[in-house]
Amino acid sequence: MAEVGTYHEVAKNMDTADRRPVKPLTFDGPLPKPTEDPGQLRKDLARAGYAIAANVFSGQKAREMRDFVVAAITEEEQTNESSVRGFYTDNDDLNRRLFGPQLMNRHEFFRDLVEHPLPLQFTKEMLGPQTLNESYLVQSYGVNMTRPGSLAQGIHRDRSGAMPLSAGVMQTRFIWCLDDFDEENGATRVVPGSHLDTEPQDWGLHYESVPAEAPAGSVVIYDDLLLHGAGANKSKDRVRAGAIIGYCPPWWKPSINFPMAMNPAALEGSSVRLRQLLGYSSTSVGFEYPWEFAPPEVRALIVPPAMDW
Ligand SMILES: O=C(O)CCC(=O)C(=O)O
Ligand SMILES: [Fe+2]
Repeated sequence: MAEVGTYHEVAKNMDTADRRPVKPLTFDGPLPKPTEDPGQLRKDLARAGYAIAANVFSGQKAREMRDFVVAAITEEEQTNESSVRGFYTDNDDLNRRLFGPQLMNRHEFFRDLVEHPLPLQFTKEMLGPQTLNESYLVQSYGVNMTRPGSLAQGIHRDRSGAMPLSAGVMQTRFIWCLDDFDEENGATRVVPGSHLDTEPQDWGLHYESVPAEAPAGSVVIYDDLLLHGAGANKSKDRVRAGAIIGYCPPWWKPSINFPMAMNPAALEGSSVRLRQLLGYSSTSVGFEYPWEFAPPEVRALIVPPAMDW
């Protein structure tokens, strides 16, 4: 993984004076388009490393949730400002972020996304079976809202640089588009075919990329082998919000400690599946050490590790 300093050094010059050598696109064939056909999604993932599932939720729901996110960000800005701005890989102070617990504690829509059949089915297929059928976990979860003028994010993989590419897919990723994603407002840029690269990503290169354009209500599917990054928002007045959820195998440490970050009341009556995904269990069947010091309302949410789905 690059030093943060190097990352920001490269990123701040990206739109204006990027003189890094260009790594041209070598991808052959048509780019994935939004589709409702699961077979086509699988083909696009295999060929291009990403796919766009169309009409997973309605455009109206997307707008409603985008407005909800904007309001939640404004609320957090008043009390907890550092939690929504200046994220590690943002290159300016225009982007805004909300983390999974900030979303799931507020609205059931953001809890429902986690256990939606689309990501669960693709995660099963892409990560494969686990030793004793333990449930996968949510590795990371956040909304990224690019705002007019915000710069592109450096092209990267959602994966530790310490993990060789030859280890294969370690995380599935799903971007729930709460706005139309287009080139102008900063649609996620992707390097099609880069999931098959054998070389680690290099901050010294400018990767040619294309925007993954997707209407609100779509879900962009990829994995941690694909090179990608949020695009620059060149629009005058259009924010672009996407809720991004990553899933990993049970033995991988999630970036958010959900049982400590969630409001237990928000999970009252929730499914076993959702709690498994959020890590309310041991990671391995046969190693269920009790959570002796957890507050009683958290202990009441504990579930067994063997996958309920
Ligand atoms: O918001 C986006 O388009 C992508 C963000 C992203 O790649 C990330 O935060 O890792
Ligand atoms: Fe990313």
